[in-house]
Amino acid sequence: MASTLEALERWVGEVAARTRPAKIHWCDGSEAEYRALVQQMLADDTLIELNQTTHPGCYLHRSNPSDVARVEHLTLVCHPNKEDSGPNNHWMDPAEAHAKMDALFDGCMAGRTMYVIPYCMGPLDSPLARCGVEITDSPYVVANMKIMTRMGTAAQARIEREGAFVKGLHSIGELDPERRWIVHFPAELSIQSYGSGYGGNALLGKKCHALRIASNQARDEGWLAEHMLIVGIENPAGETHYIAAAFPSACGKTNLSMLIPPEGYRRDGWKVWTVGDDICWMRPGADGRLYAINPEAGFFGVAPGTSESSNPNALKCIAHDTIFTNVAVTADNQPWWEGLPGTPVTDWQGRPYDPANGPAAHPNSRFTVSAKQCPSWSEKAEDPQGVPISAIVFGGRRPSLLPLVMEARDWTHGVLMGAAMGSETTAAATGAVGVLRRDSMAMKPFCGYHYGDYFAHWLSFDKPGAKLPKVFHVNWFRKGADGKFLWPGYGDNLRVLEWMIARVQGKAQGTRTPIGILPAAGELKLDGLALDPATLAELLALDRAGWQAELAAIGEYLEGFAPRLPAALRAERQRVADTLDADDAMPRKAATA
Ligand code: GTP
Ligand code: SPV
Ligand code: MN
Repeated sequence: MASTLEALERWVGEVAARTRPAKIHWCDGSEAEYRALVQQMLADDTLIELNQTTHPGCYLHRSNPSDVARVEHLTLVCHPNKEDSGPNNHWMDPAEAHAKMDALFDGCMAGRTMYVIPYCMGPLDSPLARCGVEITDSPYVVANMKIMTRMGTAAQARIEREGAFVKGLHSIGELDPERRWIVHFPAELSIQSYGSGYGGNALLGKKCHALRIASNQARDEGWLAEHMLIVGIENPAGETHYIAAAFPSACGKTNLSMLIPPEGYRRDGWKVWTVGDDICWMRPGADGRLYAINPEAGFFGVAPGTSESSNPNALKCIAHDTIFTNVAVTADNQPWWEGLPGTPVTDWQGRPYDPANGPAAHPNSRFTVSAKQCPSWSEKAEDPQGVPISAIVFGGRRPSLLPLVMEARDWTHGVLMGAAMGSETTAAATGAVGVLRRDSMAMKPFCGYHYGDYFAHWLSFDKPGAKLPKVFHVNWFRKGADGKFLWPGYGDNLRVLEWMIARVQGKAQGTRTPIGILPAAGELKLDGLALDPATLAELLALDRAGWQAELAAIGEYLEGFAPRLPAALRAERQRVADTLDADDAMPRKAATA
């Protein structure tokens, strides 16, 4: 049998024969290689040097203005059988997709260097980690992959040992939106991406591999690949509970994963440890609990809104050795975005800043930085066995109806809460912003197979011997009549996490309601917070008619996945709807201060 190295070399040879690069470079992942790439990109203006006194090792990349976010309408999941991709994905026959992509890749790297990037998603010695190889003609992608993954010689050694790897082929092509496709072939463990150099479209280890392809492997092998942050909450007794939370793109994962406890909590000895900010792979351990790793090694975080008051940890991370994409710059060449003090002089497109052109930084401008630079980085993030998960949290941007927090009564109810998730759209993907859409488990753009099968896979974890986490739903984004957020959010979200942990430990009673368990009066610690009782009541109020309409909408949405919608999920929605209809005594106000 041919060795893995031979298989890898053969594939690289085939790709080179099609794309016809001037040169081939096998990445070793060294610092010297990174520095050389940066020098080359500075020379050809792919990177712009930022103020090296205030921001040593920091550079700015301006992407093509037509290439600033994920393109969901151009992203395909090509299972051999169309049904397997589900209504949640765009599909094309794999043979047709291959023909289309082969034509695009034909000769596309002429005159360019082709980089071969072996990478590992997860700690190099973790049984939960998986490897891939990305071939790209973009040095910007190589530099980002160096920060975001364990990339180079060590990953290649694991691939040679292990045999299997995901094949990713990427070219920026002409950066023409008319010639742009992000295509997945789950049955072949391969990804082909053409015509974009941006984030999730181009850094193939991230959404393409670690979610769309990995979700398929996870289903076959009994684990979960999720769009979740992982955070450790250490209480004053020194016990740490790990929480995994799924929020849609640009809905607060990075922020929650790095939160700074409110002052009183800090004084009492609470600490927060960041394990991951975007992707979580988890599977049952020998003790029946779910154990999670962060497959990434860095953060590709949203820049706008990141400030000393919202996310000081992120701000400290990105003070040095960071690649910024599509931010603005100040007169003294510091990176700038909306939410920072100071004034921009040049906008994200390199034009003199003019408010008439919109925000100075693109709303989806981002920073790429090694996780090791995060002050709250957890040493457990390198643990090959992962961290045990005490609670799973779902949430989205819901200006009304959804309470600040509610707990599912059991796993099946929790899966319903995840499946029913909705959120207003953001700038992380092209298209309209601020439109409510269902985004089950925050995986609408990332689940690599039929959502009906995915819900069934989630339900399947509830089996004898399983010690499953409790499931919660949160909403940091409730707005009052004045259009302002009712809940302060950010660091104060720890108050809600503390209640969850109290529930996990059996230390809080909660109030049972038809939609879930809410904090009982006095259970949410609000000391030091200027939140008036009426606002708290509104955040935890249950609008019965509103929920009846919501459950009808959820039912309609779920039936879109029939005939693969699990009967147990349909029945669970019906149970909640019936309880709601029957419960005349339902409290209007679940809790007051
Ligand atoms: P992706 O990287 O796209 O997957 O996003 P993410 O979920 O990591 O989002 P991130 O944490 O970067 O948050 C993006 C936006 O949400 C920023 O504008 C934040 O200011 C805002 N945000 C985060 N947490 C809160 C919160 O608790 N309350 C409010 N009101 N806004 C928040
Ligand atoms: C997201 O959009 O959810 C991101 C950024 O985390 S990207 O890598 O572009 O997918
Ligand atoms: Mn994301």
